[in-house]
Amino acid sequence: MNCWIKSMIMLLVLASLGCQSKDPDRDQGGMGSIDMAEVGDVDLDRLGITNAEYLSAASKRALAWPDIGNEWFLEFGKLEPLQGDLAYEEGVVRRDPSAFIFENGKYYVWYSKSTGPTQGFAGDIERDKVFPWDRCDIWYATSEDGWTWQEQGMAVPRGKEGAYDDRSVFTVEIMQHEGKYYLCYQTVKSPYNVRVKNQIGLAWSDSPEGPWTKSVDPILSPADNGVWKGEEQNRFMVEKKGDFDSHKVHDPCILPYKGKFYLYYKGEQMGEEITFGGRQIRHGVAIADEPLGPYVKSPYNPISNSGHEICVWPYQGGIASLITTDGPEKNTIQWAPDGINFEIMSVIKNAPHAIGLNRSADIEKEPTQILRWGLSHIYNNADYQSIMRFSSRRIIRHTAKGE
Ligand code: AAL
Repeated sequence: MNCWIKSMIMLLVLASLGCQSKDPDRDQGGMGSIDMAEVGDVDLDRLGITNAEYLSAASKRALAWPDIGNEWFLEFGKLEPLQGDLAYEEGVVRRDPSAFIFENGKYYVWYSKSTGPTQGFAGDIERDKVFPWDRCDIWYATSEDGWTWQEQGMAVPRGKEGAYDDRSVFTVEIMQHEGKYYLCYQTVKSPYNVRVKNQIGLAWSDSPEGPWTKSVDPILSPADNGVWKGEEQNRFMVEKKGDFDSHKVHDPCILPYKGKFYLYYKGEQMGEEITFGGRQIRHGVAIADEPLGPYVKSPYNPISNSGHEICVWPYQGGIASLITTDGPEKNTIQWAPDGINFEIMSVIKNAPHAIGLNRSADIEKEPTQILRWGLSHIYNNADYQSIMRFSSRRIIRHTAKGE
């Protein structure tokens, strides 16, 4: 890509970070096309603009800002360790916590669990563990206070040899709907090489304690329109990259929405590149009439140009999404009135990874109420991860000592 195109893309990204307006007339012209007849003295005063005849590019963007206010902004605190069975345990991987639900007087959470160190791809992949999330099963734990957790056992095991999920089941999410419980999760079939496609499976139960019935087939698969180059196990060599999710569909999360079921997921693309200082990661959505599917990918996919693990919640008739880690719009909270067309609502820093949301929060109280506390994970070292607790607070004042 030549330099000019790159700078134009950067400009557009910066414009979108500052220019999403609820007023469509302002959006159409983009940056630099402010209709000065519409700009009043109050706007100029609020933004502290010295001379309306000499607007810098930054002042033009400021004038185009939407009137979102402060309520989407927050600050995350330090991660804190959990107690009981979910405290860090040497030799054990517990990671990628699901959202947690409150039932029978306690919280329930599900997560990926495996044991032993990671060898990676250099050795014998038939014998080794290639990632910390390889050779995982899905386990669950309960807690009365969200701090001290009791591990209750395995919820969903890997499949039998030859099944689509025979190598690992991991990165799970929970959906509670009309008295039933649904776990959706990533699946890998052996052999786990760098070109292996990852799919999404589903299990359901009448109780959060199981037993769980697993879908016979995956409920979502990668797009089938990428073409690898050569036979070598190299995921960067492609004839054609294909859709944003041509390699892996990951981090599934199903939300009941508008009488349907929206399965949000992260896509990984064959021939992934490093762009905007991170990986080429985008989100998609697939929609079904019934919780068990069939899930049909939206023609609007991808619905994000950035992000990593899916972290979505309903708010004011739309869907909010925390976008972290990768892409030009990382570290933002976005909101889509229709669950598909997301706009940036706030910019944040230090977002926890792989968030497990508190589904019992009062989600309509404030746009970020669901982020007041929840679960995340950390790398205690390269081999082992443990689940942690995060918290956040809204930024509502900035005062000097004694002010
Ligand atoms: C996570 C998620 C998926 C990946 C791995 C485990 O952060 O994006 O779950 O497969 O890393």
